[in-house]
Parts: sequence; C-alpha cells; structure tokens
Amino acid sequence: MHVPSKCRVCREPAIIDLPRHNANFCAEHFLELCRRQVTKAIEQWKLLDHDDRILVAVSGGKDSLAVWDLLIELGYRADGLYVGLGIGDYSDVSADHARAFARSRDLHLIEISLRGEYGYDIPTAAKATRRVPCSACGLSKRHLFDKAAIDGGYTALVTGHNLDDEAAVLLGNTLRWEIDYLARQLPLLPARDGFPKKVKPLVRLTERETAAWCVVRGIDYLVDECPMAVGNKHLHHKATLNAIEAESPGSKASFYLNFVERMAPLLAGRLADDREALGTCAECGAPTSGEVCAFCRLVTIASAHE
Ligand code: Q46
Ligand code: ZN
Ligand code: ZN
Repeated sequence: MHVPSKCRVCREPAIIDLPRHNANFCAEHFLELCRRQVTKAIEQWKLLDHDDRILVAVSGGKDSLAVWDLLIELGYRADGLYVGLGIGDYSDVSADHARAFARSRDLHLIEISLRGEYGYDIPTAAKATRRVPCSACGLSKRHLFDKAAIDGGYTALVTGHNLDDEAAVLLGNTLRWEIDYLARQLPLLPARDGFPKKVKPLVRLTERETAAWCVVRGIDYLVDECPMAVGNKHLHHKATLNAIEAESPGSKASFYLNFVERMAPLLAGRLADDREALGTCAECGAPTSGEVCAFCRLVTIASAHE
C-alpha cells in the first residue's frame, strides 16, 4: 500500500489513502469517516431504528465483524448469528473468530451447526445436489438466518455486504439484464410474509475500508477466502470493477449508489409483481410458494447422502 502523508482533517500522519474521497486519514478520522458513512446509509434509506432488535449474520470475516462492531458503537442493540457450514478448517477457524469477537465485546452470539442440527454439511450438500457449493450454502444460510430472526423476535436481519460486493453483483445482474434480481438489489428489503426486514448498512464502505476498520479496531478476522468459492463469478466482477476504479476513482460508488437512487425506483413495480402470495412449508412452516420449501427439500437430499 502506498504510504500517504497527512490526515485531511487534523494534518497528523495518515494511515490510509482513499482516492475516491481524494484524501488521506489518520486512524481516528478514518474511523469517524466509516461511522459517518454507515450513519448516512442508515438515515438515507431508513435502514434501522434504535428500537430495532438486530440480528447480524456473522461469518468471522471482516465485513460481518465490522458491521456488528459499528452498529454497537452507534448505539444499536445487536446479537450475532453464526452458522457452522462444515467446510473443514475454514469453518473451524471462522467460528473461532466469531466467538472471540463476541467474547471480547460481551455480545450474544447464537450458533447453529448444519451437521449437528440438520445432518449435513456444505461439501455433502454440493455432492448430493451436484451443483456448485455456493448454491446449497446460500440457500441454507438464507433460510437459517430468516428463521432465527423470526423465531428470536428480531426486527432486522443485518448482513455485512459492502460496496464491492454490491457493485459486483450489480455488474453481474446488469450484464445479463436480470431485471427481477436488479429490482431486489437494495440496501433495505422490508419485512413481509414471514420474512424479516433485511438490511445492508455497509454498502457505502469498500472492502478495503472494512478491512482497515477491523485492523484499526484490533478485530482479528478470518482473512482466508472460503475454499469452496471456486468459479465464483463475483470475484471476477470485483476484479473488473477494481480495474475501472483504478483508472477512475469513485466509479464503483457511483455505479452502485446511482443505481439505488435512480434506477431502483424505476424497477419498484417489478418488486411488487414478484410478491406472489406465499403459503407455508408443510414441514417447517417457512414461507414458500411450493408445498415443501427448498431448504427442507435440500435437507432431505443432503442428509441422506454420505
Ligand atoms: S461460504 Fe458458502 Fe460463501 Fe463458501 S460455499 Fe460459497 S456461499 S463461498 S459467502
Ligand atoms: Zn486525523
Ligand atoms: Zn421447510
């Protein structure tokens, strides 16, 4: 990393340069900038209230620990939820990071083990379904996060998606003109039909910034990427956007933030159309358009496969 000179605010030595803000910052003023960006996101899109009971989906990586830390710092009440995916050492180490963080801040971390509670893990589910691991993994996590939020009486489910994640997904969806996915790609999805409100407070921060937040705050996060992320197109789209950003700082933020401001409202009708009436799963009671939800079908296939 290029070593920047002086903090824009206080003129003390800087620890980070942020070309998109055309400035350098010392540790203290960098943290202030992060808090300001998260507060701005929360206010701009009415993401959270101080009465919300928040459940943060925690993976042990930088983004989920940063968002949990930031929300607590900003005075919100937030518990964490860790889902053990059974992806070998990666899962063991990620659980350690999530637990250590919760312990260090005296926060409540709920833990669910796929293997212990549902009889399968992600590598097994991938084999049983003959699809990429991320597909069974995403389905399992979405279901368990939603269920834990609803069962626990939480009013908001928070994830640590950052600007790089959202811009990469936006690029992928735009390249294929996936209108229905685009319509749903918002920092806030209100609660509906048995689903909790879903919120992404970090979408104004890049992954370099969430990593720096953790370093400055002394949060020990899992640096390794998931070993099952192979062939994940998001990584490719992130690299493409980073190349554009290097040429033209601020492009990533304007791509995503202007989408939310200018394009998403034009797609709002699609979001409403998408809301077909949902019934409840005959096995677990979760909202679903079929008789048995996709998660219960996955559990049946994956837990029978060894
Ligand atoms: S944990 Fe799961 Fe990710 Fe690993 S298998 Fe894919 S979705 S990459 S966030
Ligand atoms: Zn400063
Ligand atoms: Zn079900």
